[in-house]
Order: sequence, then structure tokens, then C-alpha cells
Amino acid sequence: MPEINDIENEFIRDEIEEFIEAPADRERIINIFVGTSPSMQEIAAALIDGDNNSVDKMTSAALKAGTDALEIMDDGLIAGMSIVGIKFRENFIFVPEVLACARAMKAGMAYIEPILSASGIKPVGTVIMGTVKGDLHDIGKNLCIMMLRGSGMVVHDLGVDTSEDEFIDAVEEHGAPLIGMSALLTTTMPNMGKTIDAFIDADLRDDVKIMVGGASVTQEFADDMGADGTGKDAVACVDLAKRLLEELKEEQGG
Ligand code: B12
Repeated sequence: MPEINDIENEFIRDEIEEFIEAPADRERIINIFVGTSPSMQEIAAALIDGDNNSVDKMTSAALKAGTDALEIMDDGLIAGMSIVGIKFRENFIFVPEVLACARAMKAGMAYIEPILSASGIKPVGTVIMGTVKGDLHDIGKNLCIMMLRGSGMVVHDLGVDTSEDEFIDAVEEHGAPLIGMSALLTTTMPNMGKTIDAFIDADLRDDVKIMVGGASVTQEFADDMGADGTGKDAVACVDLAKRLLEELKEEQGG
């Protein structure tokens, strides 16, 4: 089994020692970093540190040195973000720090995205994301979007205060098989259910999977409104999105 000392970068080793406590998380994170190159570990470390200038410079330098864009995305940026996600979930860091890491991720992705789209790598899936009608909270939604994009999905962001019709129009326009709704207010959470009803009325419910989230959204609430799933954070959102896309593919005959 890989050991923490198999990871070359001291900063990453210290981060794991200090912040990644659950044995399953620790094993997953060590597996992510073991075997990645020292320069990718340096990019991951700068991202964890929220240092967007360094991520910018190192990503550009790595590409110039001939490193594959996918390797930089997976072994550098997403690997770093996997530690950030756990630190955030376990309350070791808070919104300002996560936003700094998000900025660093964006700095790296600015080089990677055009290369990946030009090389025609098939996206994992297309997702429509929005905060529901009446609700202006978008920090959590934006984190989910960033992680979804980081995992290879194409995300169309409808922003905040999104009506039922805007979700439906976006699904039709982009042929998206998955939508994600966010709501933070108890007064706007029911608008997720109303949007799901609108998909039923438009005879589109069987064509899409629907995920919902936001600080007060429980599994029970998601089940009651007829959603296909919920996730408590951006990492869970990515896992859920992947699972729902697989399910839809199976339902539609592979
Ligand atoms: C920041 C904030 C604001 C900012 C929003 C800025 C912005 N651009 O988003 C501002 C100041 C504008 C604001 C306004 C208001 N707010 Co406010 N706000 C907050 C606060 C402090 C933090 C929310 C946040 O960003 N959390 C951090 C993010 C990362 O977490 P998150 O959103 O939960 O997202 C994570 C998960 O939920 C999940 N997730 C999120 N979306 C999705 C979607 C899917 C599909 C999945 C799978 C997962 C998922 O993943 C995310 C990442 O980990 C909360 C308190 C709190 N602790 O939640 C109050 C809070 C949500 N606000 C509250 C209130 C009352 C208001 C106002 C009504 C205040 C007022 N009187 O004007 C207004 C409403 C404005 C409106 N119409 O929306 C209340 C809501 C109470 C309730 N239960 O209804 C809260 C809980 C504060 C409180 N305790 O009273 N607010």
C-alpha cells in the first residue's frame, strides 16, 4: 500500500498529516499524489496555498516544458483541490480561503481549458447549474461549478434567481442530461420542487437527472420534492453528478 512518505513534496505531506484525518480520505489522497511528478505536486501545493500567481506561472512553465494539459489538470490542479475540498468540509478552512484556492484553480484552468477544448477530448457530461428563483446566494453553487468543471464536465451557469422556464430553456438549448439547483433560504427551497414539477409538466422529466443542494437541503427534502439526489458539498456534488450521468446512460440503454 502506498505510504505518505512516498510523496515527494514536503508541503503536501504536511497538509495530509495535519488535515486529512479520516482513514478513507487519507488513503484516497495518498493514492492521488503517489506517482505524481514533483512539478505537479508543486502546482497542487500552490493551489492549496491559494497562491494564484504561482499556479499561473507554474502551469504556463509546465506546458512550455511539454507536460500534457490533462496531466497538469489531474495531477496538479484537481489533486490540489481534493485536499482543499476535505479541509473545507471538515472546517479547517472557510469561504475566503476556498475562494482564494478557487482563484488559483481558475488561473491554471485558463491555460488548460482552451487546450482541452481544442483537442476535442470528449467532455464527461453537460450540466446546467443555477440558484433558484428568489435566491441570490451563489458562493456554494460557484464552488460546485468549479469542481464540476475541474472533473471534466461542461457547465452552463444560469447564475442566481433562476426561474423554472430558464432551467427548461437551458436544458433544451444545450441538450443537457443533468441539472443542479442551489437554494440557501427556507423560503426559496420550495422553488426547487416547483422547477421539478415544471419539468414534469413540460414532459421532460424522464430526459434529465436533477440534483439539488444548499446548506439546509436534506436527503429527505430532496426525496420529497422528487429530486434524484443531493450532496452536502462540492466534492459530493461531483460524485453525485457522475453517478446520475451513469444512471441515465444505463436507463437509456447504455
Ligand atoms: C454569504 C451569505 C449571504 C450573502 C450572499 C452572497 C453570495 N454571493 O452568495 C448575502 C449577504 C447577499 C446574503 C443575503 C441574504 N441572506 Co444570506 N447568508 C450567507 C451565509 C453567511 C453564507 C452562505 C455561503 O455562501 N456559505 C458557504 C457556501 C460554500 O456553502 P453553501 O452555499 O451551503 O454551498 C455548499 C453546499 O450547500 C453544497 N451545495 C450548494 N449548492 C448546491 C447545489 C447542488 C446541486 C449540490 C449537489 C450541492 C450544493 O455545496 C456547496 C459547496 O460546499 C449564510 C449562512 C450560512 N452559514 O449558510 C447566510 C444565510 C443563508 N442567509 C440568510 C438570509 C436570511 C439572508 C437574507 C434574507 C438576509 C436579508 N434579510 O436580506 C438575504 C437574502 C438574499 C436573497 N434573496 O438571496 C439565512 C437563511 C435563513 C434561512 N434558513 O432561510 C442564512 C442561513 C443566515 C442566517 N443564519 O440567518 N446572504
